[in-house]
Amino acid sequence: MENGVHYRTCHLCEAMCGVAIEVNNGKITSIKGDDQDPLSQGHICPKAVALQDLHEDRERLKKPIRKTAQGWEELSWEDAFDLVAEKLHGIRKTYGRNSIGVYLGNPNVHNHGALMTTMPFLRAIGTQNRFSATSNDQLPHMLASLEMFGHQILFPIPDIDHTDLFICIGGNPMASNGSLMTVPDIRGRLKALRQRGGKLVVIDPRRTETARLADDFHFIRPGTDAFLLMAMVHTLFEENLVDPGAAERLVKDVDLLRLAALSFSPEAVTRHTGIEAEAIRQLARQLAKTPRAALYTRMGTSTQAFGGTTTWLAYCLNILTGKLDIPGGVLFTQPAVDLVALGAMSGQRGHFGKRHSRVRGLPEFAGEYPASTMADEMLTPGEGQVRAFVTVAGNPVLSSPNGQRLESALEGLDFMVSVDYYLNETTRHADVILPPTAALERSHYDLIFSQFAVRNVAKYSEALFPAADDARHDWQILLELAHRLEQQRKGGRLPLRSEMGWRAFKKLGPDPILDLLLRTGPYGADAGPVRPFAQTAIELVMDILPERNPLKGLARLSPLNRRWDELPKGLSLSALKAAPHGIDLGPLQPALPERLFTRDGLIQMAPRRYLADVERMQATLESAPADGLLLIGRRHVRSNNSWMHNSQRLVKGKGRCTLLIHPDDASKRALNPGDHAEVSVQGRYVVIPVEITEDIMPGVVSIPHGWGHHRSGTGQSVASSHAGVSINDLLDDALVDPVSGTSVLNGQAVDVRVWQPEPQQKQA
Ligand SMILES: Nc1nc2c(c(=O)[nH]1)N[C@H]1C(S)=C(S)[C@@H](COP(=O)(O)OP(=O)(O)OC[C@H]3O[C@@H](n4cnc5c(=O)[nH]c(N)nc54)[C@H](O)[C@@H]3O)O[C@H]1N2
Ligand SMILES: Nc1nc2c(c(=O)[nH]1)N[C@H]1C(S)=C(S)[C@@H](COP(=O)(O)OP(=O)(O)OC[C@H]3O[C@@H](n4cnc5c(=O)[nH]c(N)nc54)[C@H](O)[C@@H]3O)O[C@H]1N2
Ligand code: SF4
Ligand SMILES: [Mo]
Repeated sequence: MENGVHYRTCHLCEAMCGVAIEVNNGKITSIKGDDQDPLSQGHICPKAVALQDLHEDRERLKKPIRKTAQGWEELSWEDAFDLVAEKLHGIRKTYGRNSIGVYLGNPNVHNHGALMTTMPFLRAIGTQNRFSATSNDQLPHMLASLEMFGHQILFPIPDIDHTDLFICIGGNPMASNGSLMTVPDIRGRLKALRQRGGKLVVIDPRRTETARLADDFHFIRPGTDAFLLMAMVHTLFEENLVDPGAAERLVKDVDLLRLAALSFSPEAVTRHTGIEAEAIRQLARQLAKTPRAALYTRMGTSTQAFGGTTTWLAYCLNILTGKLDIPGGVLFTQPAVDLVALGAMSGQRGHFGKRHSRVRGLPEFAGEYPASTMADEMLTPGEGQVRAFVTVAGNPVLSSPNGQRLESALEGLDFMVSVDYYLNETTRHADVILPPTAALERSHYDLIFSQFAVRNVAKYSEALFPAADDARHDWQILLELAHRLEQQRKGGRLPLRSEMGWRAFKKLGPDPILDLLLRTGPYGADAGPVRPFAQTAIELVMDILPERNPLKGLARLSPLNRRWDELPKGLSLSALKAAPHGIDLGPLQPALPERLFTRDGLIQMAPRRYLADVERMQATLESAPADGLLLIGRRHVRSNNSWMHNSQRLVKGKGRCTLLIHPDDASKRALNPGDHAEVSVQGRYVVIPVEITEDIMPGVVSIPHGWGHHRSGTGQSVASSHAGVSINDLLDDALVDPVSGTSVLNGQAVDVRVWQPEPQQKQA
């Protein structure tokens, strides 16, 4: 790699910060924020240094390995692919296609190559037993978008740079840097909000880093946001504050929503939420009366017992008060690669509950079953039992509820393969690990997070370092396995044209497809100058793609599409290569009614599955609030899910995996600073240092997720020496939000007491 500064997008979290990475003699010598990046304007967080640490980590796997009686053994890629394809095919032949389970983890969505090849990979496997991090995360948002706007990834994004009121519920962007709101430098943006006289309101069971910047902050009891939001809806109707404004002619069934909210007065919900009735009314009035305002909900409101309904109500509140589709409110983005339009054109707007999981009858979403039922599908005998498992960029042992049960399920499998470059809590159960190149060895384009950014931008980064000769990118691994599995299924050979398609895809890789996506997209330079060779190759690739692959929509897209007429044109891969800091495509703009994908072209305010949940809300309201301590998670700016704890620079300092507990709750349990607590539920328990703080609501305790690196047989020595415990070893996988199937990661009840070491443990 040439000496000098290379510009790039950091792919670690959703914020898409521009980084300037200086390289001298093949080594990274500094990582700074890129001042000229149109979105992040120089901001980076402390995790950016991990780009280097991950790249240089000696424990990052570079060759395929296989588990043997003598331990892990390297094998060639050719042998590894043969072995994996043969094993998977054999199990599929014997037990049927659903005997293979697949789990896709979070880093896939930061990887355009992996994204483009997952569809053919999944089709080649052919299983219905698909899982991903989605059901531990943003599923309720996808469901609300599907139900109300007719498209699963059409998210209303807060226009944070132009709003005068930002109500943040169950998100902590100061630690997470935003989610379903790609928002680098949230601190600077919130400061600007307040400088223009705007207000920040935070509602959270913990006084978070974001809450510290707020004008108003309210504690809320975990899992009760649906009641708060319903009472706000109630207030809007009661006080005649409903005015959908720009969306007035587009909203349907507003009356049904009014009826649903009738019995949820602010007074009725106070006991459960812990928020005074008057404060709830004020909040509703403030939202209604501030012309430019945005109400935003995230993880804490999504992964809880009422996740589905809460997210629906949050969307409703923005719409009822006229905040949808106006500057300073919540808007749909117009990214350069418009996955929303592509999805719609290929019949991929999304679906829910088309089929149900074998053991617990849980609904699929977008073809995936809830991660909470993965272990059930492995442990329960019968036709369709999962006997082989594939993980791609995921660590579900630490990220899914009841990780220990999942581990014992993984132990009982006939075969497991992980596409991952760490030997960690999940991959240690695999028979074969296929490690991809590191991120700096591949090009980068944020297909997904560009859809959710607070400003429309496009940026492409070339690989910073060349991949080693004997290395494979994620997309190469997925394609190779897919190709071999398709061949096996067809008895060893594919028809010539299809064979050519596979070869063309392997030769082209993702970037020529990205080029075509950019050219045919809303800002596209048009598909004209594609070389004839590339054109043929791409046609062959399109041929082998599943019928419903969004890439197929390409054929029907054109930059001349009328809706995109006014947008500036000229984007292509080469245009982006010539602009290494990225290209600004402007602020978010109103896009209704064209951007709606419902059958009747209207916004569905009262979809049946949410109305049906009101009964459960009523029943909950009538029962006494749960006793005991409710457990919630948290994030820290120097950590990212489970996989950045092998960076010494990130984990150094005070241990971060602690139990936050309020002084009142601590003293009731005779817990003192410096003590360890035993946190337990149903025989599962962890032992963890306590941190006593008034920043957490009484009756609530918090443990961050992604820790628990004490497990033996992993290959991350730094992480192991900062092991912590896994909150997911406590959480019950039987609990899901019945509306959406999302895991309940926040608000489960636990017992906490002082930990008394056993005598022999004391000596140790
Ligand atoms: N209790 C609780 N649980 C949670 C959450 C919570 O808030 N509380 N949060 C949930 C959320 S939002 C999410 S997104 C999930 C995340 O859940 P997962 O996606 O299952 O887990 P990660 O910790 O992100 O692990 C990522 C894995 O990908 C590997 N990896 C990293 N980069 C690459 C790459 O480029 N290619 C490949 N092939 N592998 C790579 C890493 O080594 C690691 O094994 O966790 C969820 N779990
Ligand atoms: N530093 C860092 N950044 C990250 C990640 C990371 O692990 N570390 N992960 C990335 C990923 S995959 C995601 S999805 C995003 C998530 O981004 P965010 O949604 O901002 O996630 P959190 O920081 O976990 O914030 C969730 C908040 O919900 C609160 N909460 C818990 N239960 C409830 C409840 O019942 N009601 C309410 N109102 N609040 C509740 C918690 O106290 C917490 O403050 O972050 C991304 N960015
Ligand atoms: S906030 Fe940090 S981790 Fe996220 S993209 Fe920016 S620099 Fe990377
Ligand atoms: Mo996530």
